[in-house]
Amino acid sequence: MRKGSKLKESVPGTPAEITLRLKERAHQLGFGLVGSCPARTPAGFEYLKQWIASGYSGQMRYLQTRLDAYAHPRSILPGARSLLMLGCHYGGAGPTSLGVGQGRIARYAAGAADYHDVLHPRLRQLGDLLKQLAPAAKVRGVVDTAPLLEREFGQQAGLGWIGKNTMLINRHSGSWFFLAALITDQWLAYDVPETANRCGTCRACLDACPTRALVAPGVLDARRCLSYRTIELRGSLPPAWRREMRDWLFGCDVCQEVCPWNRRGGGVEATDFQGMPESRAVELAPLFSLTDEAFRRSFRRTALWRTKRRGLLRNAALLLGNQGSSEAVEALLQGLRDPEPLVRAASVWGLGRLGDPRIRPALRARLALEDDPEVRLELRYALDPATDAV
Ligand code: B12
Ligand code: SF4
Ligand code: SF4
Repeated sequence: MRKGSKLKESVPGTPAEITLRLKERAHQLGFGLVGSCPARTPAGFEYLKQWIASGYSGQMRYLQTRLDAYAHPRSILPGARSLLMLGCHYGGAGPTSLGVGQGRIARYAAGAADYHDVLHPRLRQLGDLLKQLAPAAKVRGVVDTAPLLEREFGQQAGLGWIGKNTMLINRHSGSWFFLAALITDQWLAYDVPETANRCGTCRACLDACPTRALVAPGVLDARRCLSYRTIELRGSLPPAWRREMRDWLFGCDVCQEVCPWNRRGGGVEATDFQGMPESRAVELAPLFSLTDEAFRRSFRRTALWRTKRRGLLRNAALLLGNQGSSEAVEALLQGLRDPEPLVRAASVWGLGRLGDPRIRPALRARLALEDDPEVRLELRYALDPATDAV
């Protein structure tokens, strides 16, 4: 909301008054960025179609199957007229230094709570306020999962511009924030869209991306992105991708860490998302001792739950292999006996990259027992890399 806004002189019950009250409440609820825009077909709808047709969305079928719904927010709320776009900062502490045996998680995933669980109740409170102000109002709050190009609507609502790294960036507080939207059939007083693109000649994000996933300014090939590979991609990762993960266990922040607009550190932090640098370095070996139930207890309420136990352990085994430390042998031998074939397969690969006399006998013993075809292929390759099994 802009200082000295004329909204302050607004009349009760008018769109200006309703918008003002919603914005005030949103700020109290911890949304550092708030703006509104009309519900209309986003300019990026055509771009989204091309992006998917180019194969850039990989296996994220939820984008493809709901493509038509992105045409207009009324697919989410019939009669939609307006959106209140909200940004919630999650902290911009500096990069965490990692030790051997640790993996890195993206900043948005640090902390004790999954952001969806934190933001939805706040959206409900905003929705309740809107219904008090306009009792006939229809309203729906969304975070992340609805067919809505949140960044483009954020830009339309004046929250920031879409950078060459595809993030929505605010000129005062950078890009370390979540987006959420309150969609309604009411008229609101709209903000001025952010039309300037403040990236200028900078291309730090394109140059720093470890996998060259930013194939052109503002164009992301998600299949190459570590965030996609470590979180969204289920199943095995091709061998070349395993090495490219470096130490990212869950998500990736590189294209934001290098962005000059994030130097100031991330604006106002909501208490639920205080940067917790120490929790972003995760000890990998203990993960292999977690049963399904223990994993659920530890991670059910966090963002890391999205990969489920098998996805996180897959990533952990690959990272331990990349780190090449013999201290990881015990954990990976445990992974070799895991009930999940995905974890066994990744553990085989990890063990194949470590030099320790216990490994070959253990791999041979496992091959004699193993009945999963993919794990058998990994085992044969690890025992004899001359085969073209994997
Ligand atoms: C699918 C998805 C992903 C995918 C694909 C990301 C991508 N860039 O498309 C993957 C898994 C890779 C991913 C990764 C991350 N994500 Co994500 N993701 C989403 C999700 C669910 C949908 C995005 C989508 O529809 N992508 C398709 C592309 C085509 O659309 P778009 O990027 O939103 O919008 C583009 C068009 O409008 C386009 N456009 C319009 N017209 C034109 C014309 C031309 C010529 C061009 C070039 C572009 C263009 O500009 C936008 C940017 O490319 C959104 C939530 C949502 N519903 O929007 C979160 C969301 C975008 N993700 C978010 C976050 C935080 C991340 C990560 C930082 C997490 C992490 N640390 O690992 C990374 C960042 C990686 C990156 N550089 O984008 C936040 C971003 C907040 C912000 N400040 O921008 C969102 C909004 C979630 C949320 N509710 O907070 N994500
Ligand atoms: S999140 Fe990481 S891998 Fe994905 S585009 Fe950004 S720097 Fe590249
Ligand atoms: S790193 Fe540079 S080019 Fe990339 S988003 Fe930030 S300002 Fe734009």
